[in-house]
Amino acid sequence: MSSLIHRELLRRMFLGRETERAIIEIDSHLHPSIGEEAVIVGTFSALDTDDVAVPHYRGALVASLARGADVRKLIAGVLGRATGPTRGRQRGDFCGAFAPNFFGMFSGTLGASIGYATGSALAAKLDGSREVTVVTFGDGTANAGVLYESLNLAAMMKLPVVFVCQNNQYAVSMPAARAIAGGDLAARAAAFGMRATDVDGNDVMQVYGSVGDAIERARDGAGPAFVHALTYRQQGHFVGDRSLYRSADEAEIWKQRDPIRKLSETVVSAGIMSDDEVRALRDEIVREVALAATAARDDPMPDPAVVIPDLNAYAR
Ligand SMILES: Cc1ncc(C[n+]2csc(CCOP(=O)(O)OP(=O)(O)O)c2C)c(N)n1
Repeated sequence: MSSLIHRELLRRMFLGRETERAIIEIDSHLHPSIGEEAVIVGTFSALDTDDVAVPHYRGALVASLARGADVRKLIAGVLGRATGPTRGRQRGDFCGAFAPNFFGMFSGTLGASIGYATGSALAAKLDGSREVTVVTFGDGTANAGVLYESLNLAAMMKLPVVFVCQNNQYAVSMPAARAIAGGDLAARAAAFGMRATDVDGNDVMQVYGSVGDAIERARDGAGPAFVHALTYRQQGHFVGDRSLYRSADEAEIWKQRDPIRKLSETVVSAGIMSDDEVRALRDEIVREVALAATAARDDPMPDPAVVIPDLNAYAR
């Protein structure tokens, strides 16, 4: 794979991580995806521009950035500023559409997005277009009934959709090991007759290759595929969650397997980038994000009369 791809994937992972860090410093309302960037960036970088992205709520900001969202506008949106994509009508990380061909989390009901993605693939098939839809979801969401209805429909109708499980090993405080009967999500998908693979979810090149392969097969009419990517949520379920349900040792082991660290080591040992170039790339992103975050923080809040045009009706 070209060295430009390694560099670009590293840049996107730095950008995602630094953006989440900058948001946390201003406003703690975030479900951080720190540690899960290889799944998110690897998956959503494998799509063509016309393909449809349907990300899991955790990591939706990182996915938006990978799809070309403007970082200042994205942060302004999370902070509910008038300069955000919805001009302040929505705030938080349950984002709206920050990027083209992108489904935000339009419902708080986990699993709903899997239905949207399957519908999007059905529409592409009926329209005879070559668009593929890719959806990510967590291990907890993988127990939702809608996933199995979607796998069935997609397999029966050979829909161009790729299902990617972003398994960060916890659903709030519930370990996946105690929640998934049989313990093998890829085997569940394979039972529907589709190609199902397990990948190292902390290895962005592996995710990018595997999802990219599934996308091209789906585009050529081979039908849906399922990718199970094992990763780890390095921070709490939300900012401020003390993670008392897991050990510090476990968290430390997974920090050592950090996906950004992993790719940084790969590019240096393969002679694609030097240590100094990796540091310079990170520093450049840190500066870019800091400027964007300061600008977004200082942007105005929306005029209440614009957000709620009939404000007076509520006041009565
Ligand atoms: C249908 C449904 N059930 C429960 C919830 C409450 N809830 C919000 S986040 C969450 C954890 C989801 O776990 P997972 O799918 O593994 O994603 P993660 O938060 O680990 O990224 C739960 C149970 C919800 N939003 N929707």
